[in-house]
Amino acid sequence: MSKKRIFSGIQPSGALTIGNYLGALKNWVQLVDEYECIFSVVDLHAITVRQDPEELKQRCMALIAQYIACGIDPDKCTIFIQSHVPAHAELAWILNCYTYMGELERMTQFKDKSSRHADNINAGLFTYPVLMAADILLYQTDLVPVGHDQKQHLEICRDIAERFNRIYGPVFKMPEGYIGKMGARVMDLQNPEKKMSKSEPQGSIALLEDPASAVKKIKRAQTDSLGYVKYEEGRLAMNNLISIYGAVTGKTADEIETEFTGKGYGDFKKALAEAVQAELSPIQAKYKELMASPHYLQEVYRKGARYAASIAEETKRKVYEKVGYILG
Ligand code: ATP
Ligand code: LTN
Repeated sequence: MSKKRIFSGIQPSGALTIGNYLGALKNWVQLVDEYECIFSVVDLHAITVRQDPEELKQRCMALIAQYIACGIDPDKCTIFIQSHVPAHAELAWILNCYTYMGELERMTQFKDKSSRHADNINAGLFTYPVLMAADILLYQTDLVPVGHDQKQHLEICRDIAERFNRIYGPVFKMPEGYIGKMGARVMDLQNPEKKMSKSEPQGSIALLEDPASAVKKIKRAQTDSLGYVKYEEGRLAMNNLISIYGAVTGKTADEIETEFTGKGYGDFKKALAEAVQAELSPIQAKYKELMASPHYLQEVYRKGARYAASIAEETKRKVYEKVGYILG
């Protein structure tokens, strides 16, 4: 029996944070043996916010290296760059014609990003979830591992697929979301009401952050005045730190509470900093090694694009036939 298929992607829009790592990448690694995995660097999505061209190129290479450094084995999975497979943009156009303005207007990421980039509320930012739906549906994906913030985008993807299938018969497989238990929602260390994001370096720890700076950020992270380590309703800052510790060490909230009974925030933060460093340092070493071999990275993404295109083209042809296009 063939394995079920996974698709997911990350935008090359900034330095990866431990939010991206714990919410997405770390879960991907755990699914690699059980599923057929396809992971993309979604550069088409990234330009919905203005990017510097040279930086964008560098970040795409760096993201591929970070995927591999985190444990995504290119011999077991497919890693490719979204713009190398034209079917993504092509299917996105078609799906645009099966998506309603009203549905897109409800997307919280759109509302959030348009308020943060008020000078550039472009049509791409608005139709971003349609391109994401195309990414997922092209591969007849079973499972989409993402962080909690992408839940709404997965729902609209399913709505679009269902609408298309209702009109034309079963073309797309209905994908399910996969959101991990710990780390699905890593919050900003300075402002635990906001998610940790690539664009707020003060409150976030980068995957490639230098250890001394990561320790400093953890020491400065917001806490509260209660003075004990316990996961409890309403303690946003503390719950966030406990979740990070749990996601990194594999310990449950109860185990963490026991570990720090009778101890203060200083001890907890010290243990957290050590755990984060222990998780990041092998990734950083592997990353350095990989960035020194650009030819290897090129081989990985070229091979990935060839395989991804073979699947995507098949779905695209099915869609073209259904819509009534003459196949070229
Ligand atoms: P940007 O800030 O540029 O919008 P981002 O940091 O949200 O980007 P994406 O490329 O949009 O990153 O997301 C990549 C993956 O990381 C997605 O699966 C997303 O759900 C996950 N992710 C992003 N931020 C967090 C977070 N703070 N906690 C958990 N998962 C996250
Ligand atoms: N929108 C996602 C990135 C993304 C994605 C996808 C994730 C683009 N296409 C397909 C899963 C499947 C985000 O994390 N911001």
